[in-house]
Amino acid sequence: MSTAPRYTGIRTFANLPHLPLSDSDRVRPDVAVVGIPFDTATSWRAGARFGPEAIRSASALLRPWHPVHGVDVLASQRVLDMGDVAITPGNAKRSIDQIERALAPLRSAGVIPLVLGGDHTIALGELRAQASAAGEAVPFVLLDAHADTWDEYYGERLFHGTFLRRAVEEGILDAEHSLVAGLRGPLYAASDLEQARALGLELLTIEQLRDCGPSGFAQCVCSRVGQRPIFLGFDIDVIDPSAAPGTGTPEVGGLSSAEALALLRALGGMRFVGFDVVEVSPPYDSPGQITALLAANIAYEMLALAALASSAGAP
Ligand SMILES: [Mn+2]
Repeated sequence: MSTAPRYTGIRTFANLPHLPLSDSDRVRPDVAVVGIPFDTATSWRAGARFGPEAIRSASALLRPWHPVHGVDVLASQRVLDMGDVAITPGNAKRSIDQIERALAPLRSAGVIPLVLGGDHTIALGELRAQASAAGEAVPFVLLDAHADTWDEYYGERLFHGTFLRRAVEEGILDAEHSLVAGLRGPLYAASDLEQARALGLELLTIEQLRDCGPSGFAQCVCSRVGQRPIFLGFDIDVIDPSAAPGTGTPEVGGLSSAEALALLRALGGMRFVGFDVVEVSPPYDSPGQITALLAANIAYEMLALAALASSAGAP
């Protein structure tokens, strides 16, 4: 039992101990929760700079025992909240460099980063860190309403709707073993998705995802990535705006919170090298902060996946 209510104390993710990123050379947890409060590469609503803060606040309610997986998410592995990456508002290029420099040493030391965003542009820095530690392009499994494979936005090549194309171009994302699921909403043209497929990505629309269900999704992921360890991304806009209104580019007809939990739980037993939850924009959240609450629980499901992998003896 705890000695004080969970709403006491200084907010870290799930009341975890805090260790600054600057100390990462001497302490190496299994999983490091890291905030990346960057949001100036959004195309519609900004505000995700306050995502990490809101997710941490909502996460105070989380309890350590995961009854579905039957695992103590916090005691079965060493998890620390390592604070936020120092980013540069208004400068996506420099921020992506800062993210790579902050995360690459963690990854090289075998630490699994669990990133709280931040707009989706930050994933380019995460993928660079993953690829530099792995020495090769990494498989990426992404739940997102958008493929994020546009080429540019009013001439800007680094923004939250282009990061996936940039990652393929840079050779840091293994498109042949990657999957984006949950796609929906109006597009600029039919070519939007054709161009994403032309990069080598497998795409699942929200209708296909619903048709195959959690076990079908897990089979899809398995056959796509094989035995390779996975970087798992979660854009909160894959959730319906009724359950997650606080996000940068909402699309109606998305997943319910229960559907999202079931999809993530179906990946239990697979190996992971990184996780993120992005695009939580607290200024657009509803009273009660339901988007941040759901994001905190998505991050908790990711911690549970890491715990399952480590208890199975995966490296
Ligand atoms: Mn996205």
